[in-house]
Amino acid sequence: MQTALEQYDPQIYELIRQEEARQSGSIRLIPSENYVSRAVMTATASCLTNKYAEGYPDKRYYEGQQVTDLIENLARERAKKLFGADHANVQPYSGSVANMAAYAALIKPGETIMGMSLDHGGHLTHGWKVSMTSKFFNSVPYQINTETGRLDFDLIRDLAKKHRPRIIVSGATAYPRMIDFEIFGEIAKEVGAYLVSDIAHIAGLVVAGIHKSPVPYADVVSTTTHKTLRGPRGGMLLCKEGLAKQVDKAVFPGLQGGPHMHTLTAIAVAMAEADTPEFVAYAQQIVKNARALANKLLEYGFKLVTGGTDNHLILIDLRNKDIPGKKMAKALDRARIVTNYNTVPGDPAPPFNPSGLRLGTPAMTTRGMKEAEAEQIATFIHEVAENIENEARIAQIGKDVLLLCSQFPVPEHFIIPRSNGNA
Ligand code: DSN
Repeated sequence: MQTALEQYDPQIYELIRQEEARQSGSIRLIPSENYVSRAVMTATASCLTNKYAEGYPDKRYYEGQQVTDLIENLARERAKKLFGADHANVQPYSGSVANMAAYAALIKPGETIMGMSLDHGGHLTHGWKVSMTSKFFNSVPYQINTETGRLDFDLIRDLAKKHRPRIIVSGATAYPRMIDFEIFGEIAKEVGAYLVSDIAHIAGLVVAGIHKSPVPYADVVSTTTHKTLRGPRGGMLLCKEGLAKQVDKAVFPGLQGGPHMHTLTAIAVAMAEADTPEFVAYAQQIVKNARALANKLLEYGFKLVTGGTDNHLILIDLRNKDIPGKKMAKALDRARIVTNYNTVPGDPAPPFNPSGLRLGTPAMTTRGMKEAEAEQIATFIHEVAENIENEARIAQIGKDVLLLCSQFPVPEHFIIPRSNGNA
């Protein structure tokens, strides 16, 4: 039977099919990507996309909220339980908006925020120079210790004492080690700052108890819902009860209009999926796979920032291989291994052609790959590096990758059914 999409827009249908084939026929190592379950995908594609729901449960600006209120309350309660938080706002459209809302909830424009510099592993919205977060607020970024590749709390404390920020942001997009939110909380207290913790990358590890939670230490916790947490593309804020009103107001009406109810519905589903022993085992395997991949890469002579990983992410410094990050990422992509080029702390090369490569294991782990496959992937990466100018060899590696993918198909309950038009 033809799907509605196939019938009405065969071209887009075909492109989606091509993307499905790409996602199943490649090893996806971008650490912020994953495969969502069929249940999450079904909720995302549901009729909730048709409903406007400005406001919050019991305080909406449009009628017809009999069902949306129930769904949003479920999503909030599930998120609160999962993270042990007093309050959850599940409306942010993305992590970027969630971060902006966290700042807007706590401080006034022009006041100072202090987050990790983008080129040292932070996010654009942690106050990077081209982001609105550095135009609306005064941004004083902190850096990583370039010798160890790690957070240096003496440097962070000294900078905080010098600049007296109103907000310190803890969190990263390219940091392979545990983040000590407790020390961040102490520094924030010492200088009279709020602590905002962005756990977008590690949220799944936090709910599984593998990474220490920032909830006891941070005033506001911000996250996306689609990385290690394996939900739909969206954002979320968690906070203590005393800040709930400010946070809610900052999201709506401060920064957003109507919430994307289909996404919010899928977030509720993802929170239920994450609250299971199966999810904990999944998150544990993510870290085991990252360690196996890192150790094998080290054996092949790759230099890793911090020398390894504690989480889902690995940052390779390619300078000893004399291959620019972009060249390596593009060669790997031709071999069906999808990564992204990235700066390494203290990188002398420009961000558009940096010295590093960022890898992560959330998506390969969803496919059921384990340590042996992680090591095999390290071997593929090594072979691509050794044959960086040899297109025929890279094409052959691509075939071997496809064979491995065929042994680990995306699990059935993570595949969207094509036989009817209902998702
Ligand atoms: N773009 C995300 C990442 O890849 O880390 C951060 O938002």
